[in-house]
Amino acid sequence: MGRLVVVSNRVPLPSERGAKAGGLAVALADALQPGSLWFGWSGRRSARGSGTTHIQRSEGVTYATIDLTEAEYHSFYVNFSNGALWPLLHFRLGLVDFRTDDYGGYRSVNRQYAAALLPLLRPDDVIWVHDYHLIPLAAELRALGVTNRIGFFLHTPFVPPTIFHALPRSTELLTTFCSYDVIGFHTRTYRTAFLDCITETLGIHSDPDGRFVWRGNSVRVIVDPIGIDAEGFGDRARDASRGNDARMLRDSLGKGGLAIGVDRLDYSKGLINRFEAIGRFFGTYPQHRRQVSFLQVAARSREDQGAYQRLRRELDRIVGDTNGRYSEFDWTPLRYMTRAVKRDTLAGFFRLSRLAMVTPLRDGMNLVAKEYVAAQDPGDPGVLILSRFAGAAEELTEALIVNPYDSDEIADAMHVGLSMEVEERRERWNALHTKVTTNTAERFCTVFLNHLQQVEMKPARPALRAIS
Ligand code: ADQ
Repeated sequence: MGRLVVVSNRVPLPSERGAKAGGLAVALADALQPGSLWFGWSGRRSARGSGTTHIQRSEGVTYATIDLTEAEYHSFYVNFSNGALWPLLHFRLGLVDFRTDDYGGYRSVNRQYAAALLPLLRPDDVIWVHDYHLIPLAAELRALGVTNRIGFFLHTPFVPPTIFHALPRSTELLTTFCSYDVIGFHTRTYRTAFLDCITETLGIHSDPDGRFVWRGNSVRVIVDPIGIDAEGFGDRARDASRGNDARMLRDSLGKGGLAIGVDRLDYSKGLINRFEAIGRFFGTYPQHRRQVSFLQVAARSREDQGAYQRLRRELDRIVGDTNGRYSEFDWTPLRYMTRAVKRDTLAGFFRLSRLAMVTPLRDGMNLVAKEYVAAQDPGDPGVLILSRFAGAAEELTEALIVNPYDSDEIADAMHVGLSMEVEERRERWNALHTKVTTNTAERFCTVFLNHLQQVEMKPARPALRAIS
């Protein structure tokens, strides 16, 4: 295989690793062999914008980044990607804020990504583009004459046609998908929704393997669920559960147990319904008061958007209400912190917890569910409560599956989980653990790249558009 070129909106630079290392960097770690290139936004805003490409090298991998101008940051990233596409792809039409200028900014930044990437490319590079910020990137690269194999993976859900077409310019955006050779989704449901959009909008039917042809380009649409390095995470959890942070947390709980939630502070994660469910739980099942405390670690995210600011205020209110109602002078039912915690510390906390609550209203996959399973003590594992609307629910069927909109159902599941005998916990956990150790991050990369490698190279052709 030729050199791997990964393109994502935000490049996790080696200098920034640590508490912030996100799912993507971890998932791609095995695929990024020495010699690979990772290209994308530096995370910086500057007057120069994409004019200069910054190069860093670490452990044989080259990191090439561009800046965005303040205006591009707002139109491309804040407004269109996160203010229109993100809510759309999470079924939240009421939150979609579309402005034509922002869409123009989105298309323009994708064009600039293509122009900045072009001089770095070699003829046999295999290009793997990630996520909703960069849907039109292949179309822009093709317009510049790039004939390399190009794949795209969407980390969010995909929506059925009736929702997708609520987005102005949806047909244009959908058409840009068709310049990729391989398109990957986490689940069969998302793939079906995407192919339904293709059929309804472009009148094209795919074959049973998810192949279709659009204007001479053959596209393969695959299901490739993302995973984690479950063995590695399990080892970290075991070590961290004996460390300082875990000991301090354990001491603070006294004789009580711990239930945990770990999420970015995002409206898709179902935190309002979850917090309401915790209130219901302590109200309906008073025997659990003092016996368990709930810890929510919610890393602040996208704070410059109104929807996120409103979410935070609402959560502050519910936490105050719940704690005011049920706290004792020496026991707090709901502990809530709005910042990131180091991965090792989190792994140790997962292992301490008798229950994890992963209840997003919609989620592409949700890696926290897999991390929680990987972190458990095989002899005395905890119970996973999982939303039926997380992609992970298609795989992790032995979790306690709940409707995240139904606070009573979540409260009941908390009671069931905390009362479950160890035999049943072990049985469920064994099945879940087999799945998370089989569908790993390494397998995710191998499956995707194998599909991309099978694509025939296209004949070289001249650029349709000169670089401005
Ligand atoms: P996210 O929406 O970011 O990812 P998720 O899959 O849960 O959601 O991954 C988050 C990662 O960040 C996990 O590794 C988690 O441990 C970590 N994390 C979360 N909150 C944290 C905190 N407070 N402190 C420290 N670490 C924290 C997107 C999609 C998901 C999809 C992933 C990967 O929205 O559906 O699973 O990409 O494809």
